[in-house]
Amino acid sequence: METYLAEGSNLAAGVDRAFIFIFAISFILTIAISVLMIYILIHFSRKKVKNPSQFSGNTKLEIAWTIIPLVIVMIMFYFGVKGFKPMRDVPPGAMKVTAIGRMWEWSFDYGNGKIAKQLVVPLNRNIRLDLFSADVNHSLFIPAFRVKEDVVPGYNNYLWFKPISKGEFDIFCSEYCGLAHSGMVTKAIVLDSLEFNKWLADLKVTGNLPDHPGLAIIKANACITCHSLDGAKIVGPSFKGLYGSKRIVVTAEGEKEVEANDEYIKRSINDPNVEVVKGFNKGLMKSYTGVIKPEDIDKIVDYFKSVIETKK
Ligand SMILES: [Cu+2]
Repeated sequence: METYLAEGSNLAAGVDRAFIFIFAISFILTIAISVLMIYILIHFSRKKVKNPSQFSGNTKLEIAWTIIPLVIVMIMFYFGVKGFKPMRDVPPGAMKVTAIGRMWEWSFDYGNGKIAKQLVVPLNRNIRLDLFSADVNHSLFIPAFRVKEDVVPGYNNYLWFKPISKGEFDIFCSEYCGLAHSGMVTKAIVLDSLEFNKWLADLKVTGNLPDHPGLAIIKANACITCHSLDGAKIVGPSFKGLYGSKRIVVTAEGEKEVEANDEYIKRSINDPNVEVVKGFNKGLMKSYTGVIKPEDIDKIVDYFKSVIETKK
């Protein structure tokens, strides 16, 4: 809890000032109105006032209840603008990081193919995050920094902040984006600048590496339209964790358990309807014999093996 309340960035004080002011006014009004209401209910009840008098119009009162709220909301507006304006003005020379939202994870691109799953930033440096969505609407929310901006496909949104305390702070997605939305969390980690430079230098280049040749063939044949890479169930079984896994298949003779080895994968590409994984429909996939060359099928098998090996 403390990490949310921590003043993690230069923008926190301005946001808190506006929030606390609006909260305090709301709190005072709630109490005052409730007390007045209860007082009137008791004091002017039928038991106490037998013959109520009728009156209308009170210029002084009407001016007062127009002017006072106007002043209050103008002060709210002032604190709101004072807190919000600096959030949209990025200081020149800010360090640029691209934040990418996709169902259901965040990643942070530091350029030159260096992509991290956590937002690591140097202390006391202005950071500009360009917000990019690979699929649906998301929203990047870092409570400790008091920043939250929508991440919308096709729209170049941004935010910036200067982290002013070291530590780890939660990052959330605050725009409902589907099944695993609540799991779309990561951390912002603030290091001092020497630690940060070392971290960035050690960060492996992953972003612009070409796909494994097998994966390139899988993509070129649009296999992933029906078979997900991330475990999601689409039309056919997911490719995640495929190689070496055990599965129940339905054949003309009944059900049996098979291991997803080289032979199984080749059979599934060439004769997809002979053994259909239980829970999926027969007849939705055609044979790829003659569509994908045998040597390319070998590369696909290599790819499935390589994914399992890197996980070990
Ligand atoms: Cu999301």
